Amino acid sequence: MAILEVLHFPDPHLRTKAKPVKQVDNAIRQLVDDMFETVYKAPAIGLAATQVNVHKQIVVIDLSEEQNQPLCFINPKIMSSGGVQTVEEGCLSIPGIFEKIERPEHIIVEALNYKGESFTLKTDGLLAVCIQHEVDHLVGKLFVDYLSSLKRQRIRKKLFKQKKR
Ligand code: GNR
Ligand code: NI
Repeated sequence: MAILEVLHFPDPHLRTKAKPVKQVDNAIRQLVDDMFETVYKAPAIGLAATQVNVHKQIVVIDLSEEQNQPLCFINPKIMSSGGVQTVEEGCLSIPGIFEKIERPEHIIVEALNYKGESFTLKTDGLLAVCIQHEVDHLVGKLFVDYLSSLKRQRIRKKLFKQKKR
């Protein structure tokens, strides 16, 4: 087990497009375990492999207070979505910044689980937001991309100042 280092915006590696996992083997499961350890330590509710500079389509999520409801999505694909909801989002790669973002309210996602088995999940609310936020990471997209370029520039400057201190 290991805590992994999380990249921070505007690191260009966060813009990399992740590749599908060909086989869910022990090496992938080891990475998933390390990603859970990293997300629990933060603490946060989700993490995409892109954020730890591994460019494979892997997402881990746990919305529970007790950190005992791990969800792992390998090669996730959002098959359909509908409705609209606005949730204040944060991101481990954009520390200290929280912004309201509008996204589809409900989704159907297909993925492989920890065992490499295919599953389909229909969900809404915060879990739907979190899955969309993580799937965005896998294609190099960040929640700040939904904001105006002026706002994004301000956030970039704020993080730069934080880093210097
Ligand atoms: O911990 C996290 N909280 C969060 C809150 C609202 C919407 C999305 C998230 S995901 C974030 C962790 C993270 O950066 N995952 O990529
Ligand atoms: Ni994030």
